[in-house]
Parts: sequence; structure tokens; C-alpha cells
Amino acid sequence: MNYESRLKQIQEYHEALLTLKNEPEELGNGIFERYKHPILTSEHTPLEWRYDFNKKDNPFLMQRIMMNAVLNAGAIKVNGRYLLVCRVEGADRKSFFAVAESPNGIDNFRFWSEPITMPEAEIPATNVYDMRLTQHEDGWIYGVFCAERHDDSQPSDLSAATATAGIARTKDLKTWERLPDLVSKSQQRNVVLHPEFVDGMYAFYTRPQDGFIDTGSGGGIGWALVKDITHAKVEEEIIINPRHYHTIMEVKNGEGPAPIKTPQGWLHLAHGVRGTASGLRYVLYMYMTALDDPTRVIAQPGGYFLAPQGNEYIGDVMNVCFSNGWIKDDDGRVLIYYASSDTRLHVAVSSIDRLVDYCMNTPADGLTTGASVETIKRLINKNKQWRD
Ligand code: BGC
Ligand code: BMA
Repeated sequence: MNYESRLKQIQEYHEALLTLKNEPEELGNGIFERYKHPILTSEHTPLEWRYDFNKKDNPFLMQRIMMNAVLNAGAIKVNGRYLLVCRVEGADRKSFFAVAESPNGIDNFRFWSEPITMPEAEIPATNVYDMRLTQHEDGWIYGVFCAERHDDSQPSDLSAATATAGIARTKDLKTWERLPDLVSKSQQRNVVLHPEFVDGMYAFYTRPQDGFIDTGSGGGIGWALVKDITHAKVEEEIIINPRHYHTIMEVKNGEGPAPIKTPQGWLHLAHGVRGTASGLRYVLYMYMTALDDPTRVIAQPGGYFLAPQGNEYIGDVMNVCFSNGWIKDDDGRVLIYYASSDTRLHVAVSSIDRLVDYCMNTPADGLTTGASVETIKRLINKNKQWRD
């Protein structure tokens, strides 16, 4: 194929992919609707990021830089625009942040022309990922993300790493002011900033962990108040949403996006991890906390809210659903952005009313088989009354 016809085909394919109309699945579970097509994949990244379009320099029109995945995006609606700060990962395993914008939050996502240039912290990170966006009542949009570095205290182990929460703020998602990383006794991943001041302080959801992968004695999703966001330090950390034996979050859990405020309480989306013979399984779950005390859990449905399905099982890291972004829309809809198997991004749509109903009325996990059977029988009995 000659250069010109290859060029034309590449451009046509890309444009068709970017303008593909998305549609909801037909039946769903009543809690949310998945959408048929992934909203962003590596193939959606701009052609200018991947090809050198100078015919003399690139006569074979080959990709000079390959993109591997688009996943775990922070999400926000600003001035009517649906914006995602995606984790884009190149073939070189480095991930970086890039904004993609859509007119409706469902399809026609397009990346802005250049990735975000994130200023470095005092000690530069090797990799950054999984940004949580918080529109804080102080007027800034904060991005809190994982900054990963080699653990130089173990020079002989090339895989020894440290995870720290990086903090940056912006007004427009274009220019970012980097603040010092969160100082904490333990390593931290999945740190999220609460949107409101609590007792006049900034509040963080944390996830203390013993090592880079192992949460170990870090008992679950934590909470810490911080006086000065420009020198954020975890002094006191309490666990507000613990892990349990033989649940979907036996091995790890972590806060997803910043919680959404509703009249009934704060709505939280989180991930839970358990070990299996084929590796870790990541699923999403929900819980609610009290408006007058965001550390008090007032509802927690048992089991998972969303788990991999069909093609979602397959990708770079199999059996993973992960979410760090959602948007509460003006009409009460909630757009939930989740990635499958660390490879691509999807959207599922629900509403505040439906999510609150789900949290308040789904039976809690009784933690044993006996309790689960009793819960099922209670529902069967309730349904008998309706039939008779
Ligand atoms: C990867 C993350 C992963 C973490 C823990 C990092 O190196 O980039 O995607 O969550 O390791 O497994
Ligand atoms: C983590 C996360 C994600 C990722 C997941 C599964 O620990 O921070 O980046 O999606 O593992 O690999």
C-alpha cells in the first residue's frame, strides 16, 4: 500500500472510531446501564502522538510512538463540558495524564492536543497514575494521584518501589501547580481529597499499606485531616471502611472518585480486591457515610456493585474493574467511568436516586454462608406475600 492510501485509511479509521455513537445495553440490572462500546482506548489517542507525518522521515508511515492503554480516569464537569483526566500508558509502560473531552459524557470523546505536563515534586517520580479530581470548596480543582519511585533502600531489587500520593491543583486542567507529596508514615495509593472542609481542615481518604503491593496491616480505607494542603501531612489516620475475611475486599480496598453529596449522605464508590488462583480480582463496591460525620458508614450493600463482564475480563491485567472518576450531572444522572483489565475505559450510567436506593436497600454482607442463605430466604418470603 502506498503512503497516501495508508494515510487516508488511518485517518478515516480514526475519525470513525472517535465519532462512533454509543448505546446503552438493553436490560441491565436496574442499578446502572453499561454502554456497548468502550469510550476510550489506545486507538483513540491522537494520531499526531503516534505517527511522524513527514513522508521523507517516515516513508513506511509507521507508528513512532505506540500507545498501550487508556484507563483509570478522573472525571469532572466544568462549564457544561465533560472532562476526563485519563491515565494513558505508552508501550514503554510509562503512564501520563491527558484530558479527553466529550459533548455528552457518553461518546465522541476526543483528547486535547497535548498530554498534561505535570510539574515534578522535589524528588521526581518514575511513573504517575490514577488521578482523583476534587472540586474543592476552596475554589481549586485538585488532582491527587499515585507517584511511584524505585525504592533505593533496596538497590538489588529492581521491582522494589514506593507509592506516594502526589498532589496538584488547577483551575482549567491545563496549567497545574504541583504541591509537595502527602507525607505519611506508610506508603499510600488511592488517596482522595474530600470536597469540603471538615473542622476547618482538608480531609483525605487514605489507604495505608505496609509495602508497595501489600496493604498488610493497613486495615482498609482511612481518613486523615490535614491543616495545610501546601504541606500535607497525615498526623492521625483512622480506618473508616475496613476489609473483611471472605469478602470481595479481603486483600485490599481503596476509595474510588471523590464522594458525591446527596440529601441522604455521601455516596462512595470504591474498589475491593481478593486473591484467586489466577491473580487478584478487582471489583467495584459502594457505601454511604453520614453528612454530619463523613467517617460514619450508614449503608454498605453486600458484594460487588460492578465486576468485569465479557470482554472486560481480558486485557493487560485480567479480571480488573477500576474506577477513580464519576460525574453527577445536573439532571441527577451519574456517569460512572471505569476501566476494564487496565486496558480501556467504559461508562455506565445511573442516577443519584438509584444509587441511594441501591445503597440503602441492598442487603449487607452477613459474612457467612448461613447469613447469605437467610437473606435470600427473607426475599423469597417477601415475594410469596406478594403472589398470594
Ligand atoms: C502499576 C499500577 C498498579 C501498581 C500495583 C504499578 O506499577 O502501574 O497499575 O496498580 O503497580 O500493582
Ligand atoms: C492498582 C491500581 C490501578 C490498577 C489496579 C489493577 O493498584 O492503582 O492502577 O488498575 O491496581 O492493576
